[in-house]
Amino acid sequence: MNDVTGTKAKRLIRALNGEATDRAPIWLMRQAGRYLPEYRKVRAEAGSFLDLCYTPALAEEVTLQPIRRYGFDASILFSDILVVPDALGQKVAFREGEGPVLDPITRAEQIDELDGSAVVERLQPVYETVRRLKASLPTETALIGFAGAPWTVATYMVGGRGSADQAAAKLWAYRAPDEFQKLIDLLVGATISHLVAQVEAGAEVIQIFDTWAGSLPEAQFRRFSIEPTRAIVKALRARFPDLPVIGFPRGAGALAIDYTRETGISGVSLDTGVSVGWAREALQPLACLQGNLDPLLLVAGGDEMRRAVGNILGTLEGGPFIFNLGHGIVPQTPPDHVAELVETVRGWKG
Ligand code: 1CP
Repeated sequence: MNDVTGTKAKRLIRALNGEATDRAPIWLMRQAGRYLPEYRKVRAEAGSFLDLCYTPALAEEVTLQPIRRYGFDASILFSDILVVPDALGQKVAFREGEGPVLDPITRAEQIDELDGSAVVERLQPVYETVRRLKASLPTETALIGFAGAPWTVATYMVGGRGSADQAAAKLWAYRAPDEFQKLIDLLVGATISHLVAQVEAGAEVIQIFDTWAGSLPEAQFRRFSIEPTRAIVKALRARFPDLPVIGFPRGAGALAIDYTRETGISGVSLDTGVSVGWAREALQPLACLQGNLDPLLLVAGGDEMRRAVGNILGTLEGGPFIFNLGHGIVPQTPPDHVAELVETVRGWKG
């Protein structure tokens, strides 16, 4: 990593290295996005969502928008977890109001047709965005790169879209686990290449989003969530021994303990359903915690939101902790409530 002293001094990095910081660093999942009028403007100019992701000047601009407004402690690269299937050669489109749509992979032969070797070359515009951000971000702001975990990305590749139950991918994993494993293995390799390229371009922290981890029963959770994530973290650390990695095993419940221990992540992002008292006892001795305000409490704002923030901070800020939501910001969030949240977190005195 370039600029190691600068990187290590950042509050978010210190928390991920196990320090209880003077105040909790804060950033929010989906902090760039449709709730911001300035995002909607650039998004409309870009044409398609993927054009926005693949045009470095525009992706840089929308990444910086929430930093300018709120001065978050971290900035997350503007991209999407589905650029990986796109770069593997699976057709991906984002339809207005409908979300991502992919030509679903339903047969083993289609897995063989995907080209893992071209990912880094095809995603050059994403790494160019990272390089630009590294140069334009305020020195105190940490730069987070990311990817989807293989299981979560596979649910979209196999299902062809977002779904409430991830049934298509689960059925493949149950009926023909060794076939499904080939897709997971391909994604492990592609994800490692994609994340290594982001770190080489200047990302200082990596977050791995396993949004649908909670839909897997224990045995499959171990095989398709923990194991691939462990392999990715191991490969990253072989290249970058000090790299902080945050995992987001959404919905994992008590399996978050084994997930945290076995993957070797430095931080674990808690979803809204996790009890913070439990997390303090069970998880904070193992890793830095991040989370977990309900995104809808941010929509509601006011006293109820402030009480919830106080409860989270009062429980978790004694150990290494990063304030965040339990899932991404939703589009109907009033931008003023985000300002109110940042003030509440920064002004909080236990
Ligand atoms: O038209 C638009 O503007 C599309 C909205 C949008 C945005 C702003 C999508 C489509 N992706 C993104 C950006 C994005 N996605 C970021 C970077 C910005 C930031 O965080 O500030 C990140 C980290 C993601 C990650 C992502 N994409 C996840 C994992 C995190 C999570 O929210 O669970 C997932 C599951 C996706 C897939 C995806 N991309 C977009 C949508 C609407 C979805 C969800 C589809 C679904 O299952 O309904």
